[in-house]
Amino acid sequence: MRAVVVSDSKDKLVEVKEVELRPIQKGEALVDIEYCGVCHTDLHVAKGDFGAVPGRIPGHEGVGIVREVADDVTSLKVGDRVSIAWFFEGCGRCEYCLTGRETYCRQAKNAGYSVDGAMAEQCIVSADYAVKVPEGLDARQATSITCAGVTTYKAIKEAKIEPGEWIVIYGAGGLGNLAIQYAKKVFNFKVIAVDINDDKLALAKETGADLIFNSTDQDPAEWIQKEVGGAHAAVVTAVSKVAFKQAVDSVRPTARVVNVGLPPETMDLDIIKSVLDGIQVVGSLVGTRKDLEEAFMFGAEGKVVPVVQTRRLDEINEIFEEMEKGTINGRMVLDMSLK
Ligand code: 8ID
Ligand code: ZN
Repeated sequence: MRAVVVSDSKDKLVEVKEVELRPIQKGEALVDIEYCGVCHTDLHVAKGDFGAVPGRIPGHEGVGIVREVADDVTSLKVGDRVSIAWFFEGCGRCEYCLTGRETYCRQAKNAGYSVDGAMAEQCIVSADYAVKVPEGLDARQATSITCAGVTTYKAIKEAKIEPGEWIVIYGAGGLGNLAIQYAKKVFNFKVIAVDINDDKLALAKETGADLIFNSTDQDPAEWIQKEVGGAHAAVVTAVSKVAFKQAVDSVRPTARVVNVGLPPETMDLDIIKSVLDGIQVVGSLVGTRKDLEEAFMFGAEGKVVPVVQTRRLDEINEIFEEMEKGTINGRMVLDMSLK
């Protein structure tokens, strides 16, 4: 089968190659991939930001149809449409798995990073962990919910604020656009979008942001404090440390700042401000299978509509370049049927 593979050469990040898949084992299913979204995390993986993984097949916004299941599998059947998410599998027994925090399982496997992912014609999944895509949800749009959607849906829950309150979303890219939609259309918050790119801000406005701000040359925190008296919470999806500092400065006392973006840098946190204002900074990692089920449902109901564009598998290096330059609006989705 054809697959994207992380390259071991310095000249390009990934290559498209013929790869042989092993037979499925107990508890597993084989999926014919229809589409796979390209997340900025795939770019981090390809660049080795979390450690080098040459030979790995990336991709954790996968959607496809089950072709084969192992004898012992009862949770999936041939023909089901399933998703392949970053949270590929947990141990099922530890304190995190047993208390609704399974993505933090110390034995967790991650699709497209510690096991082969969905940027390929086929992918092997752990059947009990491959969440089904509901009827009525477009398969291309479902890819975005599989990571960008569930991650921001969960991060917004972690913000712990009330309807009508202000949330600021830093970064209005693949994740940010869905964060804006969930915040506005599902949670009924008032939404501020901050980005360094006017096209992304225009899309943010179209898809639900009440206020937008380009932070290229101006301080968003000062403006947010003046405009709304500080946000009640912030979710940071930007891939830049400066945005994390700005988020802390944008919120009102006792607010939560939810870190989602993964720039390989450290964050500047003013200790005195954090204490005097009681600011909480928390990290949030994708979402559980239950979170994904919920996030899919809002997509199937048409409340949240991912903005996607399909591309060929062999365009992956170009897509990564566009992502690095910041020229992608919404999400690029690899369509395995395009040759
Ligand atoms: O579970 C998680 N926490 C999780 C899940 C999925 C993705 C985390 N992520 C991480 C990715 O690895 C990546 O680091 O979230 C980050 C954003 O992923 P993405 O939305 O897929 O990336 P994108 O589409 O390239 O969007 C990034 C946006 O940030 C803006 C860009 O203009 C773009 O719209 N941005 C940047 I770069 N610097 C900014 C700044 N200083 C900024 N926006 C505001 N201020
Ligand atoms: Zn992702």
